[in-house]
Amino acid sequence: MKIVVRNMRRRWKTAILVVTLLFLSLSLYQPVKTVKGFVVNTGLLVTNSISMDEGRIAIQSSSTDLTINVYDIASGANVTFAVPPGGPNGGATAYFPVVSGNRIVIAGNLTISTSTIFYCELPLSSTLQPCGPWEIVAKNAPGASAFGAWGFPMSHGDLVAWPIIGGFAYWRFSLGVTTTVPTPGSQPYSVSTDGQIIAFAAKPTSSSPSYSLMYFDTSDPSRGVINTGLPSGQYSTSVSEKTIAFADNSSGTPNRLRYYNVLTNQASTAGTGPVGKLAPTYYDTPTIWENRIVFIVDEVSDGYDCNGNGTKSSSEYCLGYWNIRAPGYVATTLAPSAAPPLTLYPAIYGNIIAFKGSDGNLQYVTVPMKGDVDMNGIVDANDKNLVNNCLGQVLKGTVC
Ligand SMILES: [Ca+2]
Ligand SMILES: [Ca+2]
Repeated sequence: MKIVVRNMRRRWKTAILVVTLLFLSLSLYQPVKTVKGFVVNTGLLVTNSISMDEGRIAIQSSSTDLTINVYDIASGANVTFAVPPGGPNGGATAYFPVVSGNRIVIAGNLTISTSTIFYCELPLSSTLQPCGPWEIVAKNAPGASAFGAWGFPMSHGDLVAWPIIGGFAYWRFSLGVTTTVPTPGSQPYSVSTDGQIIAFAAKPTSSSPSYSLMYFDTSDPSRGVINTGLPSGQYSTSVSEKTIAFADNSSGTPNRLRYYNVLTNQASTAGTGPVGKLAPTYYDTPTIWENRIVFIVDEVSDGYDCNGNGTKSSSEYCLGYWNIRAPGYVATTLAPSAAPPLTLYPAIYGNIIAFKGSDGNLQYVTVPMKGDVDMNGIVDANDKNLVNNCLGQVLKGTVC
């Protein structure tokens, strides 16, 4: 009897050993899994904009655009609330909610020619609560026609910034005061702010052949509008932590991304950034968060049928990603085969990228794509080696 038990134990031990060795050999020498990122589909319909800050995403998601949704990444919860009341024709019309911290900023009471800019505060609570009440930032702001052409108000930190005729305006939450700044040359487009710098594209003179990347430092207004002299696309400006992403307009088509750092007064080399769809509207604007830029790239430029419908189309789009300060062993861009399809400019905060997917829903993905450190769409031993290089070091996102 004892011998039989021993034999059975041996057989079990042998079986476990064989399974373990088989698993090890597979995990060591075979690609474990192909990932196109582990995309999370929130099921929330997105209409015309996506804004993200501190793990929360703001969208308008009703067909009539009368409500705003705020989605919380950590909890997966979302809250719906109405846009500012008191709009024309007895209803409310408001576009482009922007989330910054616990505030939502929106251009409300929109008519063709005027709007009122509002903000509300999401209550500080362990569960998401509706935002409110709506408070006024500025009355008699531009209307749907002008904002539609120049870009809608943006907000970060203490600032709300928006284009006005022949310049831009900014408002401080801390002071409740609006400041207007004229731009020489031309109308500014694609006004963006990181809470201190206001970046935009404008022509130095009305006859200038190209728009230039310009900025204004609200911490030192005496410097006035600063023209970097860098040829920029009209709709492409995004700023984070004093680094401005913009469309490189010095090397013709296709559009390439470029960035400029305000502190060092240095730009990336012209003509060397990734190709992206950075024109012709602000719906194509890239988004920067610290060292990461996300953007739209069409399937033909990307060389990949990322929506998997069997054709590479110049009007079907993939996610583009550029880590501008990655060390040599971390992929700086997303391999086309790993890029999910999208239908509107993406947003980024931390290591989360939010976008409007092929089904029109708000989706998000984590970068690098859940173990796919070199972002080539396959999790394998190469990724493991990259991770091993970081052992014992402090991780900062994809960087160690
Ligand atoms: Ca396709
Ligand atoms: Ca990989």
